[in-house]
Parts: sequence; structure tokens; C-alpha cells
Amino acid sequence: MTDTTQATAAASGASATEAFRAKQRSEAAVSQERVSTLATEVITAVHDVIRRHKVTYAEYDALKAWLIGVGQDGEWPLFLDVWIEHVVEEVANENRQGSKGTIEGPYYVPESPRHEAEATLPMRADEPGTPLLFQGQVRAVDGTPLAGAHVEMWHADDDGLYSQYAPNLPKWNLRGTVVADAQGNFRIHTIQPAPYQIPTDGSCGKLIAAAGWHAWRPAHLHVKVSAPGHQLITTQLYFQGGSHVEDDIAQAVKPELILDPKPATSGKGNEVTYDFVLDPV
Ligand code: MBD
Ligand code: FE
Repeated sequence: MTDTTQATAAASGASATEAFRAKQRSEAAVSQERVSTLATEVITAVHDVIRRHKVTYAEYDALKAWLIGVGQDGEWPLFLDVWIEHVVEEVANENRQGSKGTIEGPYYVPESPRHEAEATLPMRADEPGTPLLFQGQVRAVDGTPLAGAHVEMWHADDDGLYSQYAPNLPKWNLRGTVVADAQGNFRIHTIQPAPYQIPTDGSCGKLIAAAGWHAWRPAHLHVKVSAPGHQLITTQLYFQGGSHVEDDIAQAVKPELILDPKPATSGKGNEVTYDFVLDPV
């Protein structure tokens, strides 16, 4: 989606903005009554902060300049998914019985090419990183295996970069849709991703620097699991003991989502088993 040779905030922001516009759910789905209620409460909450902290004109102008910059850098998808989405996900899925979900983030690409139940994600011949076998079963909450369930996986490479959002990576690098077998089983061969640092050269990076925060997410595998008649799960899986598992900037880690891979019986890298349980629609 970008021609530049450097992974810049503006280039990945432009790609994320374009991708969001392409998949956007209908604007008509939000009623006038809800818009009025929610917009009034958000604006009133901002007024309260201004009064409580006696916000100055210098601070108001800094905010205005920063908001303008977020749009110019195309970083609204990044900002919203890092600082807001986790609460939307919490509310949306609070009644689920099956596996835990978490945020989608800005870098999902729909319709990744399909693969058989045992598959290696597309990767470069010399793809750096520790090999990982991620295997498991997809079941319904009553234990029925879900034959042919789709396990869509996407993740960053060993440099923390996502294909289609950083330059010079093959289009579907480390992205694919694995179709589970008749018993709902899948075996995905990939490499372990590196921790992800959100771009430091854009407006989100400016906020982080100005506030003295850090810009890191722990290493993670993104997954969407689906089967007909069942609720799709969007989730992420993390690695026990990895950097920033305890202080994810996006607050998207849950204890149920932490993997503890062991050396693979094949002798090549690590392996881990993780099952997905889907709620009925
Ligand atoms: C990511 O890779 C991500 O998963 C989220 C939620 C935000 C920014 C980058
Ligand atoms: Fe991610």
C-alpha cells in the first residue's frame, strides 16, 4: 500500500486509514438519540477535566495542534485502537462463554489466502525469528468440534513490522487463513513475532514522548476464528515472560491470552497448543 522505503508513521497511518475506510461498518447504524447522548457525555467529560485541572490556553492550543496532526498523519486508526478499543471490546464481549477476545488493532487485512489445516504462513526464504508451531482445536461451547473453522492469523515479523503497512515485505507475509480439518484441528507453522513499537515519528509518538510514556506492545499473534452459526472471535496471543506483557500500551493483554511455548518435539523452534471455543450466534 506504500512505495516509501522507510517505515514512517505517515505511510503506515495512510495505509491504516485507507484500510479502515474500505471495511467500515455503516454510519447509519448509530441513531440520532445515541449520537446526542454519547456526544453530549464525552464533551461534558472534557469540560469537567478542563475545570478540574484549570487547563490553560497554552494547553488548549497544544491539544488543538496535536489533534490536527493526528489527522494529517493518518493516525486516528492507531490512536483509537491503542487507547480506546480495549474498552469497546470489553463491553461488546462481556457475555461470552467461549474463548476470550481482545482488540483487532489497525493492521488486519481481510481475505488473506487460504491454507490447509496444517500450513506454514507465507514467509520469506530467510525469514528471521524463532520457528513456532501454533496448534489446537476449534470447538463450540458444548464441546462439538467445528469442522472447517477458519483460523485467520496475522502478525509482525522479527523486526516488529506488518506486511502491507511497512515497505518491502511480500504482500501476504505472515498472514493467512488456515481452514481447520474435520475435527476442528489446525497446525500453523510460523515464526515468533517481536514486540511492537508504535511509530515514534508521528502524532501518537509525540503524545507518548510528551507524556513520558513508552511506545511498546508485547509480541503478539493476531487471530480471528470463525465458523458458521458461531460468533467470530477476534483475539491476540502473547508470550509468557515477554517484554511489555505487563505494561502493554494498548492494555489488550488478558491472563487467558498468554502462551507458554515449549521447545518443539521436532527439534525446530517452539510449539504451543491453544484451543478456541466459539459461542453460538
Ligand atoms: C498493533 O500491532 C496492534 O496490534 C495494536 C492494537 C495497535 C498498534 C499496533
Ligand atoms: Fe498488532
